[in-house]
Amino acid sequence: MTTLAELRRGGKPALARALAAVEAGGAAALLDAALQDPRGIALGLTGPPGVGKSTLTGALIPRLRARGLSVAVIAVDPSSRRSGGALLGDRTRIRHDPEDAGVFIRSMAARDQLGGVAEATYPALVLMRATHDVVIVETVGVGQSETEIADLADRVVLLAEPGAGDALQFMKAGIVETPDLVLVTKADRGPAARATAAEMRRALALSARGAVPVAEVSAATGAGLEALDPLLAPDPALAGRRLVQAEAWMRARIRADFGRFGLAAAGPRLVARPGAVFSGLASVARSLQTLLADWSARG
Ligand SMILES: Nc1nc2c(ncn2[C@@H]2O[C@H](COP(=O)(O)OP(=O)(O)O)[C@@H](O)[C@H]2O)c(=O)[nH]1
Ligand SMILES: [Mg+2]
Repeated sequence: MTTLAELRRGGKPALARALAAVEAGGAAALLDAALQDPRGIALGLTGPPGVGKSTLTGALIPRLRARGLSVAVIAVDPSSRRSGGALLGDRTRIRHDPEDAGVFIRSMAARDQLGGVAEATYPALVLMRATHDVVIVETVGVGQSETEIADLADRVVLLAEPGAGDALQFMKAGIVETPDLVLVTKADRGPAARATAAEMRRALALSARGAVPVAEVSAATGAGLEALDPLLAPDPALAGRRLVQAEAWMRARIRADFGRFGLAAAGPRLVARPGAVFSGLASVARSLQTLLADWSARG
């Protein structure tokens, strides 16, 4: 059983082993320690396929490394459950130096997850946030994943493509309510980025979240990337947000495995206590399992 100190000392191989243990449903004590002692900020990047999420991630990595920050990336593979194929060959799209000990990149398939993006991503994010200064989670903006990412990440960045008319789509889907920052990508391609940024500002002004900043960026030239800097600053308010997310996670897991009945039966035990989120969840799940076994034994 690995401790958090061992995980931090052990580099990429230790993190890979811990992630495997987590994916097998274990390592609750390690996850609790990691959740309680975050080292960095988890940044969610979301937006439609092709908007430039992976390219932006690839441009951010050297910028963060130059400041001495370590970076972990979770690229949620957008393969649809129906087709089963990987869209755009996303796995290979993030440019980085594989020899760099300060960069860790992990792809995860969304398609096998009953609970959506969150099921495998959240515990992985918790581990990586305890070992790296910046965790970037790239999720494709289809269905509800834009709002799901807000349940996992510390900060959410919504990417919009110049001239794609995304503003109206985002408004309709309620997506403009979730981001901390909107970035219009590919600003090097000409004036369309400026027009789209203006359109996004108008859309955001109508939403409940009027103060969301909008910036234009080019991952190709690096222009505008500094717009992300404020999101990476430490913020004491994140502790409260993380505990709320942890509790939402506990409830989502119990609901996925035991349904509404399980939620009701668990009752007040589904409270996120600092230091006992993942172990608390495991213990609630065990007692629900016992309850179900008792009932079926009685016929
Ligand atoms: N000109 C230009 N093209 C870009 C930029 N960022 C991404 N692209 C291109 O847009 C396409 C999709 O980018 P990708 O990062 O894979 O998008 P994702 O699906 O959101 O991850 C690729 O062909 C990129 O080369 C940019 O800043 N400028
Ligand atoms: Mg991508």
